[in-house]
Amino acid sequence: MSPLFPALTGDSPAAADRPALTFGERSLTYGELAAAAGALADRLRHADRVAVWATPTLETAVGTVAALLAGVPAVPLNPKSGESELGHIVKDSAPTLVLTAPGTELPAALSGLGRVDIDVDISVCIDVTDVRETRRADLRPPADLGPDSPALVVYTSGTTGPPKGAVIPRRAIATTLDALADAWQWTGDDVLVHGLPLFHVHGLILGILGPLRRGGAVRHLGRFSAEGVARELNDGATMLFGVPTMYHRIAEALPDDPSLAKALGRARLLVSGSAALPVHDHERIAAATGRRVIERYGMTETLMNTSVRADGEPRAGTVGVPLPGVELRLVEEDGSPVAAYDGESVGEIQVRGPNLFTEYLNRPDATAEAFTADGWFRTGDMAVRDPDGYVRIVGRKATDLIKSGGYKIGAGEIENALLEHPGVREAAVTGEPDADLGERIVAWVVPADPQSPPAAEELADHVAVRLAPHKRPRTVRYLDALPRNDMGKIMKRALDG
Ligand code: MCA
Ligand code: AMP
Repeated sequence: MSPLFPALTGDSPAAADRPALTFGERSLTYGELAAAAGALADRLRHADRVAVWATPTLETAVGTVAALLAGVPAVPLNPKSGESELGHIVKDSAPTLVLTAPGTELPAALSGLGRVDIDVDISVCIDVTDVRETRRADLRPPADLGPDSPALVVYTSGTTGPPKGAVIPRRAIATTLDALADAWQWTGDDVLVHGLPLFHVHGLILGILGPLRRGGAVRHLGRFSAEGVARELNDGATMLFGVPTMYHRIAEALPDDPSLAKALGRARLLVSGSAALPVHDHERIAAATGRRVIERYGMTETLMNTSVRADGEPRAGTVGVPLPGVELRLVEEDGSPVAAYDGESVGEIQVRGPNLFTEYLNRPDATAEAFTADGWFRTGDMAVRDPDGYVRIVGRKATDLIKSGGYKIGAGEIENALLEHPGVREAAVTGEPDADLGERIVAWVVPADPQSPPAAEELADHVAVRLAPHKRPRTVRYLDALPRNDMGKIMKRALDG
């Protein structure tokens, strides 16, 4: 298969001194990235699978690129994962090495792995054009890699149980990024800015690998802020990627910050994804900046499915049209296709195409359940289509999946964590609308001792330490008993704040 990063392997003209990656004060040109990632790739070639301690740093980007150059599947780890989540992911994915920035203190769950410190300061800058012939072989992945070879294993929550590892093949990364380039007219001249985490598809694949595949640049903010976005857009960045919470925070800041409005007005493309961007935020941003945010729709398992095109109509509340190569249909409960694209008939979105993952690691049962007999992936997202093909997402099949700040969180994993607290007898978790986070995690708790229920903060910490801080309940409500039906099943719809 052709290389994932032509600008790095000398397969397309990219000057070695062009900027590739910037994180705060630290940057790498294409030549420096080729040297650092090439040297690291040489050390990884015999590994079966590697973990990457995915802090928002240059090291994470270099480590991931090196693994891809070496053809070794990489598992990005959330550096804020709690003990039980991290323990599960490490056991399930069984990496032999962990790649990390020098000086990082790693948790005990990783102590059994070989540690590789990522050196981004290789002093030799490789001129990818001049030394094309000599370096090319070193930077090219092994010849036996095929399009279906695994590139990344990204963990994603389900309704119940611990997160599943979605195995993402090389062809999915290549085709999704090329389809986005077509939809967004994304080129090597673009400079992307974002502050997304690097252990999910959005921040890592779209936000780091995307610019590198185009031969363009990315500037990562380390941590999202509206000021950081304004600074970079004023300093030549052309595109912004964010989750709706980030655009909401921008919309909130706009009335008091004319320079932010001016900066956004300069952007070529503002893109939102990972959850629905409320129409109110769309309109506030458009009114203040003259720019319309466009939405794209994707999933860990499918990478990107649809987008509003840069040359299309940016209709608020829609996620646009299927990307090139993606087949998309809406189906009824019984699996039959929805009769009409009339903007009203609701069905589940199913997709098929080269953008799809291959399997959930070690979970043939879950993999089989996720696909129809003829290879359509069941997304669980409910949508309607306008007569001209635009897709509008209207909800989700499972009420036990919560999208908070753009993170997908399963109610079941939080309930299990809460039940491990000695002060909790019963627990149910729901999502409630939240202007900032989209949905906020609410825990409904029956205390073991009604006289002294555990404090909300204690329960939030308990979940944060076991799973991850973004999975902690933001609200805790105490009940004498959970509402149950005749079968004893908790009736979540009766839990209403
Ligand atoms: C708070 N913190 C705690 C606790 N409480 N830490 C430990 N224990 C506690 N009890 C810490 C947090 O770790 C965090 O630290 C800080 O306090 C604030 O936490 P939080 O309130 O959760 O964060 P936030 O500021 O509200 O974050 C908003 C955010 C974030 C920046 C928008 O939600 C975010 O980055 N979302 C992006 C999600 C994403 O990329 N999803 C893509 C997956 P610190 O401040 O140090 O961080 S979806 C996907 O990939 C598909 C394919 C798609 O379509 O895109
Ligand atoms: P994840 O499993 O974390 O990759 O999240 C994927 C889910 O995020 C999808 O199944 C959708 O429910 C949701 N999602 C992603 N992009 C959008 C969008 N633009 N609008 C609405 N929901 C979205």
